[in-house]
Amino acid sequence: TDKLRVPEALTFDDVLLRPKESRVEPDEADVSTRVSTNVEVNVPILSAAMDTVTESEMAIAMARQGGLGVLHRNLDVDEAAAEVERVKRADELVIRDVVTADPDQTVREVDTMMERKGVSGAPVTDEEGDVLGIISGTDIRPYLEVGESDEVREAMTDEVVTAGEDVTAREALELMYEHKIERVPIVDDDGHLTGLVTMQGILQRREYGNAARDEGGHLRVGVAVGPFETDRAVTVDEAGADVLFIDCAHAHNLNVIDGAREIQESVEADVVVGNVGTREAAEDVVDFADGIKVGIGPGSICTTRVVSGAGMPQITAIAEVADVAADEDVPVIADGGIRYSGDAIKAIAAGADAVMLGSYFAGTDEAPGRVITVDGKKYKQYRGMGSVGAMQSGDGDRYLKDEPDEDEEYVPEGVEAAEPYKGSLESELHQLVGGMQSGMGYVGAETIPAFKQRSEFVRVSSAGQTEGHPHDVMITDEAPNYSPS
Ligand code: RVP
Repeated sequence: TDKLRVPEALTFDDVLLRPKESRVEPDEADVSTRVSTNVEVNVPILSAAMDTVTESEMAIAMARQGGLGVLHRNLDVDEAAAEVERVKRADELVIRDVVTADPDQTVREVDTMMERKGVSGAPVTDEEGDVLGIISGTDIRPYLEVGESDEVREAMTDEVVTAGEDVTAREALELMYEHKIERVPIVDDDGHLTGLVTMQGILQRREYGNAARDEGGHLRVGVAVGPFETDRAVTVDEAGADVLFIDCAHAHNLNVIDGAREIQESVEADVVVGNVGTREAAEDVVDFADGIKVGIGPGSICTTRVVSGAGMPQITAIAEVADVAADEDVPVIADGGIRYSGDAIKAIAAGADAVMLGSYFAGTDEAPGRVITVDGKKYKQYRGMGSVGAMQSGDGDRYLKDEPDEDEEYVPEGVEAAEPYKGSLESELHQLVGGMQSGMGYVGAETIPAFKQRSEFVRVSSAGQTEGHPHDVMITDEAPNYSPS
């Protein structure tokens, strides 16, 4: 019957990139891309909106490395807005919540306060906020033994170099060199303290030359919102989110599309709609979405396909969606199922502009949660947002229509797991991006758009797949970018 004449759908292991003539050296390949119509990043990678993957610490680290973190939505709305603000403030030139000292405090008190707040100097202000002086560890040290009960006004430097709100990093640095100082208080027209620029802050910004920043120089951040959470969307938008991600396991649900459309009309940020996995779904969202996210069931912790019997192997899903999105110039994000850098670059070859990963980052220091040790090996928790645990600790309606009554049970579409502990995000990203650039080198494409055009797949048999992994050997030293799955 016709029911049995079924189309084939492919995933990562079914295909390889056909090597092509090339003059592209991998480290010269430019991996900058767009995640949504108005938001560019310098590496094509997003961290998943999951409560064991992305909170502000991960988002800050991702953006500093040039990618984008997407904050999960198992947080109450105010906390979500505060998380956005934390990312936005992280690399700010002007620090706003300045630790100040009072001229009547004793040297001992100020020393303790600075140590507790983790700063090494503080402007001294009066009640009106006028800057009277500045005090640092260097000023305090001579007093500590003999005059620790002396007042700050005795010990402080009272000739303070200040700057106005419009100071640039370069100007601030020049002031610092000229006067041999490490911090410059920022004052308004009336001389009231409004912020502080520090040498350490400026140097830190320089260290992250590839960071993904908005027009104002702040780190970029994405936030997941439910399709019916217009209030949350508006709140995090006002807090400064660059991109909102409609967080839904089946965005081809027409009610979800209505909700997403309403959110898109209510916010300034770009709105990426997902997840979808078919051409038809893409056609129904492409007219209003600023980006489309693809993935029905490929995630490492996801049981959607087993539980519901529905899903689309990821390479075919990406290709179908990208076909539609390309015509309207809407970026596509491939979400889930990526285990190796090779999978990530195959996703781009299939038509994605960027990729989103969960398990790959869940074991890093920057992911929420603590390191646990089992049988001498270190792990971090990683769980699906549709797992029982995640649904219980959030409103969880990504996978759940109604909260079950007490005696009813959840029908989860995800599992709770653990990921081997991996250390810093930076080294994980280095391997991921480096591997993707190698792929671009093999195909001979210098940019992501060129790679999308030029790349071609070959179909791999299961014998071919076995051949592609280390085989017939015993691995003695684990490589930083390969572990047998
Ligand atoms: P992976 O990188 O393979 O670990 O997949 C991460 C993705 O899996 C997420 O970005 C999300 O789309 C999906 N996910 C998250 N929770 C669940 C679930 O519980 N089924 N799935």
